[in-house]
Amino acid sequence: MSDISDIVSDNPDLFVCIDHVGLAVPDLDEAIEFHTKVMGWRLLHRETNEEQGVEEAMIGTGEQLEQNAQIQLLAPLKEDSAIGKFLARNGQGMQQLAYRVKDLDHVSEVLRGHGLRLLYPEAKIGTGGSRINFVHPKDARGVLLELVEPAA
Ligand code: MC0
Repeated sequence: MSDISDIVSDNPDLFVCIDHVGLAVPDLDEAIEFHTKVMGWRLLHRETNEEQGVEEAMIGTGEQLEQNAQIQLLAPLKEDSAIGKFLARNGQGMQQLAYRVKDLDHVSEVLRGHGLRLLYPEAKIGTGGSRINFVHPKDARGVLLELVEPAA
């Protein structure tokens, strides 16, 4: 049986916290209504990201602490976007898990060094001006993993 000391990560503290969980939804207004009026979360932020093909909203508690994870609602701007294809294949539901990082370029290099495929050669712009990249779900044990370096 392995001792806990045998399974300590080679890269302790590579990630800061869970930044958000992304839910694919067909209708953003309807999803916001459900998650605020029924589930009791608050709408914190809303924006359109043309490059990612999404209209998105962040929801969470009113007293958002530094490391509280948020829930991201993602609606497709068009059918042939990542979210459009996800909805066609799976229906609505959890599409991604996002880890917050301090230095996206460093973390990307470490993960590439372990043979993981990142989807973009360079960071792209995500929610609120953050820098983002994704690990391919086939290389992250079946989960589409987003890496988020928040805007300064
Ligand atoms: C696809 N697969 C998934 C998956 N999407 N597995 C888990 N979670 C997902 N979300 C699986 C498929 O079932 C398939 O498995 C395999 O991955 C490859 O599928 P594919 O047909 O080759 O690829 P596509 O066309 O489905 O694309 C998947 C891919 C795409 C992850 C590459 O969704 C992508 O580029 N995503 C990154 C961008 C993104 O998600 N943007 C929207 C959020 P089988 O076993 O059938 O082979 S924007 C965002 O999040 C921003 C605004 C932010 O937070 O700041």
